[in-house]
Amino acid sequence: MVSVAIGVLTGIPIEQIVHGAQHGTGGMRFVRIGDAPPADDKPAAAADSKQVVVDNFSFTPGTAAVPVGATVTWTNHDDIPHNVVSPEQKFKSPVLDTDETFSHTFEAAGTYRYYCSIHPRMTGQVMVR
Ligand SMILES: [Cu+2]
Repeated sequence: MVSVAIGVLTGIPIEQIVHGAQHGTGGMRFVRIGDAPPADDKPAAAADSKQVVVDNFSFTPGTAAVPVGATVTWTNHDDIPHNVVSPEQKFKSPVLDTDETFSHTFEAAGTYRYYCSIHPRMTGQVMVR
């Protein structure tokens, strides 16, 4: 994904940098460069998609509220494998290694709880309205 060294980015317009979420080699952090205004040029699909980050043995946000038809994408930012499993068997990801992602589209309203079956204390939910 983003494997360019920071120094190489110097000549790139800020907009491009802002769109690329950087994370360090250790704890994963989103680095925001400058006070760029909210991007109006984001694809319209962004409104119907939601990112959930898996980091430090937790899902963030723990509760993701999305409209019907939205796609939720989980990204594992941990150095440890995790997965995303619906106890009601609505969805189940493969084991996600570092930086791997899993997406699921929610076609019906409801509250969808999920957890990591490797670490069952890791739980989260998606509220679809
Ligand atoms: Cu886990």
